[in-house]
Amino acid sequence: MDQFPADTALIVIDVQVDFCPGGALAVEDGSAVVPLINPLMDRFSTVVLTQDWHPAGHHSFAAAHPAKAPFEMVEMPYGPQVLWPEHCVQGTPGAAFHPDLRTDPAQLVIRKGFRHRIDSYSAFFENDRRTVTGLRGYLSERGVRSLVLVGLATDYCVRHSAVDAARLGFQVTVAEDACRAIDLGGSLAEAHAEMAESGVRVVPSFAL
Ligand code: VGL
Ligand code: ZN
Repeated sequence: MDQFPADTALIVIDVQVDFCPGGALAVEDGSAVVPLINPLMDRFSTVVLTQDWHPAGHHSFAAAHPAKAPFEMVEMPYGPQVLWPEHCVQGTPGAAFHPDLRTDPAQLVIRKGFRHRIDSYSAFFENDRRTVTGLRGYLSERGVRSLVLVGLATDYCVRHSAVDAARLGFQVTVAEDACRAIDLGGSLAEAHAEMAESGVRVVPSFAL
């Protein structure tokens, strides 16, 4: 398979035990992305993994809000926020990468969602839309201009990473079959609409 140019990076979003079948916030068929992502890594000179990495009792967890259930909405100081089941708690088995995901080719792991009161879907900005993760600086210092995004979940962390990256001026492609969605209240359709509007290219991985 063809090698991508050196200015193109692969960003693997949140392929973690808790987002796969049997996990605390399982995405349907989530582990199906692993055999597609693993061989892709060899075609990029820059590979970055992201890891959802919450402290216990994180404010995005329904359990931190009396009388709230998972998947209900709440108003945070930065806007509306979905409440999730406890997931990807720092150092727990659920926060680990999927056991079959290759991690050796990755040069950087960006952890996100580690601030108690702010969730972070995007690999670039936390949900307050202001707090940065540092990924933009890393990529631009390495001369990266173009990104291929894969992973979990299409309609949350992949979507927000893709849209932010496009806004920051990166050329962005999402390999759709190497992603799986949560699809909560139309979130997948919304994600597709927003990605299209932002100029994110969505393609099957064979067409990469
Ligand atoms: C994610 C919900 C909560 C994701 C992370 O990786 O898409 N979704 N935390
Ligand atoms: Zn999370």
